[in-house]
Amino acid sequence: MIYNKQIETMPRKELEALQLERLNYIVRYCYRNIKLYHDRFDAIGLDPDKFRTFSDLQYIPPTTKDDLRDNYPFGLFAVPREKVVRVHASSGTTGKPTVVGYTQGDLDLWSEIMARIISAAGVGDADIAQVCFGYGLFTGALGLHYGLERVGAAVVPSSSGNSEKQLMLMKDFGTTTLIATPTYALYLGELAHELGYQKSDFKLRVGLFGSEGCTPEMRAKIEERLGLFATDNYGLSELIGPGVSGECELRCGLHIAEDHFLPEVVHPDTLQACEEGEAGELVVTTLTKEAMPLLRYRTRDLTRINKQPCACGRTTARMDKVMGRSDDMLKIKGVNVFPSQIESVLMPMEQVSPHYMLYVRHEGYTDTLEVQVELVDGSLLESYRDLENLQKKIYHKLHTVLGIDAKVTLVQPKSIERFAGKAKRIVDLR
Ligand code: DLL
Repeated sequence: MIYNKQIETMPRKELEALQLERLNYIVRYCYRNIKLYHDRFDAIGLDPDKFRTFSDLQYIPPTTKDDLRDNYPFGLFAVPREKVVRVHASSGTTGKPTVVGYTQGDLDLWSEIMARIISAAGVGDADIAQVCFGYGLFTGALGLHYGLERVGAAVVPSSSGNSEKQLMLMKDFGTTTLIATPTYALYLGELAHELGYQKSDFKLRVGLFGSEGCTPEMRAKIEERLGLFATDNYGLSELIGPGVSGECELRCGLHIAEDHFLPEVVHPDTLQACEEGEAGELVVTTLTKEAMPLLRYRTRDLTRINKQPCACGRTTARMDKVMGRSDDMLKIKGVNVFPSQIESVLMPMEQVSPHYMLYVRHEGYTDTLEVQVELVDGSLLESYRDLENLQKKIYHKLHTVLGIDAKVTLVQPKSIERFAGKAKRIVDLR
């Protein structure tokens, strides 16, 4: 279902005219209301009133996560405190969290774009949706929550964790729609099996998964285990939370809410614009946010954009599933390695489970990568020959895909940590 036909199927020329009008407005708004932009524009002699075209964007220096940290907590708010009705924050691995504020208008816009993604996945008022994201400062739960209410679904705000209870509710309530990270969905599927549930005990139909990447191979496993159809949705707290983009039922790219977010794709090192369709870092300008608009925010996420209309009828640009983050990319012996490449090797292998960890070390003069993966059948550990054969098989596949040697360690079933939110699979010990 297309939630907002007028916008989502608007001819591109009209959409681009709307974007340009909003861009002109937001550039001036940011200059007048946010000190960071005011100072930055003045320092390089950029007159916002001379800003006219999309190509003028290149003169605006990108905004980064550090800018948010340096202005912690509320230094980037463009409105008086009285107009801010909600605050969220992302934890981040180091230092202070990054904070984002919302006006009532921002919350309405957020519900609207979430409703679009939820409808695009085929979810509506007949559905019961269990939100297994952690409720709190994290944007995932409340973002989906309000969007689900907007389309009329019955929301079960079960939050993350307490997995046995999640499954009980899922069965008793007849939950049709699961909202979670792919990692947690995978775990719920595994636990359901262990606890003796059958797929037919559940009425699950659709999964809306996001907040972290998931290879098509991993998605297939989750769909198989839970008996549902899964779509991917993307966003980040700095920009709003979930809602920036999401797949339709055709699953050929994530439709960007382009009337509110203007995407660019740039080379991460030079910040030069990529050719259309070329992969690079996604940089986004919020076109309509009131409390905390951002100009050219560097997401660090790597993707590609396709502006061809989709067979579903939507004309909004589609981004590829995120390939990885420019700052999560592992450089091992000078070679770029994305965890998703490793995942796509491991997932189709029947003897190993979908749970793995990556350890990167500096040993002697060189970097090493160890891939730890769980066996499905622990008795294999007793047969040296079988174990070695499997290890060799994985080693060769990884070598073909990555171009480097990786040490493969096969471990007992259930010995690798399970995650209720985003998985943390990389341990860089260098
Ligand atoms: O994860 C917002 C969100 C919540 C999106 C729920 C979708 C569903 P942050 O915690 O700020 O916000 O993390 C943002 O997570 O820059 C990406 O690296 C990653 N990410 C988010 N969605 C996806 C996805 C939320 N669908 C960071 N695929 C982003 C891959 C994703 N990575």
